[in-house]
Amino acid sequence: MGTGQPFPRLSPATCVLRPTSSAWYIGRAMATEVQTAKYHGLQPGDLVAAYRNVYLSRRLDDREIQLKRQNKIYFQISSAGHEAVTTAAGMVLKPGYDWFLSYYRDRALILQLGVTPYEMLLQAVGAKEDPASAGRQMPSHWGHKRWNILSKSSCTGTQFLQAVGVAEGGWRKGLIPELAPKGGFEKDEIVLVTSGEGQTSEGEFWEAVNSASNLKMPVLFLIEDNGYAISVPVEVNTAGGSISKLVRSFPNLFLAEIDGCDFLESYDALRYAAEYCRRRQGPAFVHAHVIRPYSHSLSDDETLYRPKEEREREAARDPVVTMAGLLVSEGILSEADLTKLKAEVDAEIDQAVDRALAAEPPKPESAYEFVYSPDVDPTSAAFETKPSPAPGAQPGTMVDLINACLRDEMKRDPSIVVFGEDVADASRDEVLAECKGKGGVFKLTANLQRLYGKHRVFNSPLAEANIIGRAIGMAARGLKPVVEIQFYDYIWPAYMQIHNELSNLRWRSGNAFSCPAVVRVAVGGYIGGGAVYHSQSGVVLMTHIPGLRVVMPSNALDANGLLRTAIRCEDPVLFFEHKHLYRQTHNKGVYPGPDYMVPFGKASVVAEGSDVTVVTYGATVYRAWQAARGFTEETGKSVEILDLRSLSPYDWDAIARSVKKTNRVVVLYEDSISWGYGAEIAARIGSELFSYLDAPVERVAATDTFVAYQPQVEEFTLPQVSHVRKALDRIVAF
Ligand SMILES: Cc1ncc(C[n+]2csc(CCOP(=O)(O)OP(=O)(O)O)c2C)c(N)n1
Ligand SMILES: [Mg+2]
Repeated sequence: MGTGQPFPRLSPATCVLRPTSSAWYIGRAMATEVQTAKYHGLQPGDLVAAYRNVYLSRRLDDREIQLKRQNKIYFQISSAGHEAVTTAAGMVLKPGYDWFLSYYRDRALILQLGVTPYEMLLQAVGAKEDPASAGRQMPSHWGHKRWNILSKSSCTGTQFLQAVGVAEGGWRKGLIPELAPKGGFEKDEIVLVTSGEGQTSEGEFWEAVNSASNLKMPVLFLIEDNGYAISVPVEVNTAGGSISKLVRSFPNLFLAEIDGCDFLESYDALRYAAEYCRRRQGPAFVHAHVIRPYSHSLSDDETLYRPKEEREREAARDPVVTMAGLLVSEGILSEADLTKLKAEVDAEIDQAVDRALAAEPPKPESAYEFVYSPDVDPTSAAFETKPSPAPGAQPGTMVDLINACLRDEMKRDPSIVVFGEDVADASRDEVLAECKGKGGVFKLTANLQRLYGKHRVFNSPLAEANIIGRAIGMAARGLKPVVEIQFYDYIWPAYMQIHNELSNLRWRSGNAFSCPAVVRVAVGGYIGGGAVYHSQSGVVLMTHIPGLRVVMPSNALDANGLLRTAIRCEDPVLFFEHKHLYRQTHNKGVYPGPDYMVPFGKASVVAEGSDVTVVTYGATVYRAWQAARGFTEETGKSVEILDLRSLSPYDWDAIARSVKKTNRVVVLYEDSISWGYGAEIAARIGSELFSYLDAPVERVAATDTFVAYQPQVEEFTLPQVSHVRKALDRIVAF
């Protein structure tokens, strides 16, 4: 059905199944069964329907382009040239049964799955009723709850790991005995993830193919290779210019390289690929060569970097033309039938445009909706319970009480899965008969695998984006991932997933999807030898992100109660655990029972006082307390210390109440002083409580440097008791 323009293929065969894998045999068996059937078993009516979908997709793009030029919509990116293979994918996969993580050039796929032109245009005009995003995302950023199309962001490549997580969500539900009977997954469901060839250069692509192959996840990777990533040609992005050549050695991976402009060839290969995934033989990879007849988007002009001759050559493969040609040459449709079909499609689009242009826009203040769960409020009294310690129980460390919380919560809720680097007791679980088990580099997850099994507690590859990306996919499927990032210093490969995905899935999908995962992170300095890469504490990089809840306990009891709140709430939570506080004696607590919760956004008053307030959190709480003790002994003045506990949201009321009482305030934080967490608190006190202040707001924080290995230099860098004391002296003398 295409003109077969030359492009590098894996072999002359249409669909190459690696002979070493069992896919070869599935492919062969199916081939003898169905390949004799004309059109791979499709009826003429199916071909007409496929063509109609391709044409509809193209005309919708053309209409959007017109609307953009008329300034009636605000952005346009087309799917032109990709319609044949994506229509085929939509026919092979099952909407509302399989799952879809689909990028912006998939209009034809999304139409085929059941989303209507009107619904698509609602996104283009930014309407309140836009089912993909409630007017929040650009057009062609697909998402639809009913059809299992998970909201896609604009970030190239973030979909791959999420797709593995989505597949894993269904798979693990089936393996957890308490969850399996409840359903929420299909035994042979598969996950389709699509992308352009350019995005396969993102590291996360390789992480995803690695994990999907390793875990044999039913993920169908469809790479729509149009030869360009905006203006960058494929050979610049991909070594050797062919992504399918590069992925060939992944185990368990079905592989096909096809002409994605050829509908029948695409349908055939995708059928095999899907069947391979349904039979749980592993992931599949379909490398489809397509064309891009329009520029990258309406903001791009491809004539700046593509010669005319190349564009003309491509035009000969345009599926809108070649599919119509085939229908006529096969005698399925006459020219008159074609004209009629096109007129019907155009009329359908006209109607949809008229309706969409009349659709109501969202109210401006709706921007605040769905930043967090509208149903469960972790700052509410429902999350405030009293500890019920057993009589005579001995105090435990922060490590003990966090571990106890994980243990209790995993018992209560079988949907909780724990993973990360080194968190399992032992990946090869047979060794546990002889060995004690690791359970985390700081032992926070010790014995959880022993208690709950390797399907609920497991090691990830050494790849932080992998942990968060997969957690997002699993959380979107209704599991509750409580993952560990071993050191905050190494969270940065996952920052894209945290900042642009974890935080805003709910908001950007207009509350259709959410991913309430808990990310536990070991953070902070005062280690004595932790140096640059085991001491970081720039939590402001997380508190700055709307949609995330961010907490940092200073003692064992709060850690237990806040972690339980984190797990039971419906928002994504960054749970900071200060390494230096893990095993101190001053912050021990008695196990408070399996239902103890501390609400978010409620500070604790560590010491009451009337002369000066210290606002702080984490490891500096104890330092504030030490400084205050000496200060009070020597001056007779008292210090009120607020431990914020929860950094986003934070307890402004408690701060205001205290500052109004003491009229003097020190903001103490371990972050670098400039642009650090306390800078916001100090600024707000300065602007909202100015008339109550008898002295300038003091900030005590770390230097604007890195933390050194040599302890004397580390000590200089981080805020110490002596620094707090000097600030207290200064401020009361003002
Ligand atoms: C992480 C990230 N980097 C850059 C961009 C800007 N950008 C959007 S699409 C694109 C090119 C993608 O090319 P390809 O994957 O080949 O898909 P195609 O548009 O060709 O279908 C770029 C660079 C982005 N959206 N996200
Ligand atoms: Mg491309």
